[in-house]
Amino acid sequence: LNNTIAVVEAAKVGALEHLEALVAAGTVEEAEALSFIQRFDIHYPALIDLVRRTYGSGEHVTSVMVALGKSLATSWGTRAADLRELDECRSSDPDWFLSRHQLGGVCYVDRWAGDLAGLRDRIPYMEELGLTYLHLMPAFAVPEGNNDGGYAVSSYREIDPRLGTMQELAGISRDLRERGISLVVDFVLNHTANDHEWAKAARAGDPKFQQYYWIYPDRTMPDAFEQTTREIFPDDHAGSFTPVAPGDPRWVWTTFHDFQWDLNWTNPEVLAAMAGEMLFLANQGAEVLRFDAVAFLWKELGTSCESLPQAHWIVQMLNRVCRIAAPATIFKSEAIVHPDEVVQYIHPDECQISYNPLQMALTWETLATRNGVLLNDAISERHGLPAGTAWVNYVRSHDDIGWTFSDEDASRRGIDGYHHRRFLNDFYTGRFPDSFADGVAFQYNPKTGDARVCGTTASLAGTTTDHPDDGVNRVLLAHAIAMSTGGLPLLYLGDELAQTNDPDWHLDPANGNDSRWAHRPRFPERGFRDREDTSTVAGRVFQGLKHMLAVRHQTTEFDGADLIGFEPNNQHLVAYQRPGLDPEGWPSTVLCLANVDDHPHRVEASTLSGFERDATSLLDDRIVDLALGVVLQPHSTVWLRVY
Ligand code: OTU
Repeated sequence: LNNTIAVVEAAKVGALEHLEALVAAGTVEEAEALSFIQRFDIHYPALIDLVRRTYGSGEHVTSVMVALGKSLATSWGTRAADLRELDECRSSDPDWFLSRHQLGGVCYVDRWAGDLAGLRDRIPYMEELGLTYLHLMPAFAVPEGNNDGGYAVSSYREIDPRLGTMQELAGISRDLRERGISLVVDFVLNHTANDHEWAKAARAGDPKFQQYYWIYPDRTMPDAFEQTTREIFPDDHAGSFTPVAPGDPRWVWTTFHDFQWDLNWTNPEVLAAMAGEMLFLANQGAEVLRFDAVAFLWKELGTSCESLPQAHWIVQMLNRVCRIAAPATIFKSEAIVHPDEVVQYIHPDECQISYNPLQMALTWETLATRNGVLLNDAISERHGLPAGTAWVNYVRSHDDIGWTFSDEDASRRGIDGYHHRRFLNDFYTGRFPDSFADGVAFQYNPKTGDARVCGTTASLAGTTTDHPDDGVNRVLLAHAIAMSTGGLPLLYLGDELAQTNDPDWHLDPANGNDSRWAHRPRFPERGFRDREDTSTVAGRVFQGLKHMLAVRHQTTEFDGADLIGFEPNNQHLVAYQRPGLDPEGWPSTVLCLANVDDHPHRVEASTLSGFERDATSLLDDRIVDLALGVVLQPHSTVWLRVY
């Protein structure tokens, strides 16, 4: 089996036999089977090309891939009819995630709703918010005690029994889908928990499963690799390796916690096995898979072991697998790295959507500095993406905020990256006089001076200070940016109710010293009850966001992701333009402005002289005369429809 055509044929024979059986049994229609074959013919050869580039064309590689090829038909054959319908529907609307009606929410099942049954009970609230995308933080079976908030997965096919069952999750995915809400789950593919059955077998010395991980008999190779790798969780352990078990001389690669064993993706069997786990999740109704820690998938001696070309090829191979066997499924990249690297994961053939960590971090940067320059640069120069892809724009996630801007971009504006990061860390963790933020430091590394920041949106934005309204307005401003730059905005559920930090986060021994738990509080019952009451902070944030979302729904220019920068000629303003069509179909632009300062600022008439005089201020539904200039109150947002 030396050429690609022969490999394709060998796999196809197996797939075809299975399809015939499915048609004969009446499980699938003949037309559906034909469309499977069409997809197979397009994508399987591309998959094999990538496999050969990554793994070579040895006999073992070929036999693993032929087996995987055949199993695609088996997996698709078990895909529920409603999901196969979704496959069709998405193929005629592949850019669905770019609609202005999309709104994401993310939550921990236990923290936000108790368990899966509780989550189902919260569907009406999701509808009240207008969610169309629900990301559940990993809810899989995990080890006892610390499990990194679910990111140590003991089994991809089982739900944590404290939360419910996989069958329940599949049912919820259907309920959500009927209401226009796509279920998003994590695909934690860089590592498994150290009690996953593969890890257990490897620890016991099973040669097949030892090859599933990066296990070495002594410190020689770990020492060599650690010359060039970065410490990600230095509070947990130094370096990138951990002993396989106490007293065991072997060392295993653990980029994150010592209980998270990195999978060895240089082994093609890992690719095939993980493709199977991925399709299983897709068939439970996960419409979007969040590719966790994707930058770390491939390791090579003498490199940083981050964002190597093969990391991309792996995701591209998995993308082809889904195109064939679960075509509605799309990938979201979680690469919280340098902006030049973040974009490399975003392509219709790789991850269709991606977190936008640069915009997130710089949103907080502008609030601290009261200066919009770095964010304006990033929005005008780094926002563009290939057709068929989109940013997921967020104000904060379940993780820390890392200052991932480019030092080159900063230095162009006379800003020293190193010192600026130190300032931002100090500002957000209470070490800077007069800061409005109530944040907590994360993973301070004395060796490098590096650190990141934790805190809920409301706590970081200053709602707990003597001037809560400035905080409320900063919360709204930050969300306004995420909602208007183009892409899918993602709300950390509870932040719409101005939830503040969990003061008791460190009391739970399972959380270790992981300060990210400070910003993962339980469902804010009080804020929820107060959400209609605008005499409360929760009510003002909630009503402000609801209003902004309602306006976003009406703002046709917000469809898609076209964006052009705008020079406001005032360093305290964030500004950009969204060209499109107005609701009557005429070419128009929405000029988005935000004042990040504590004083009012004006955009001068001369700056606006390129537009017609009459504009509509969308958020307060007012006609404005641009010849008078536009005044922005402190921490306010203005969306102007201009011609
Ligand atoms: C991800 O984040 C998850 O979002 C975290 O919650 C997990 O702890 C971690 O992986 C391990 O599964 O270091 O501080 O992109 O920044 O992948 C968060 C690089 C993390 C990392 C990111 C990682």
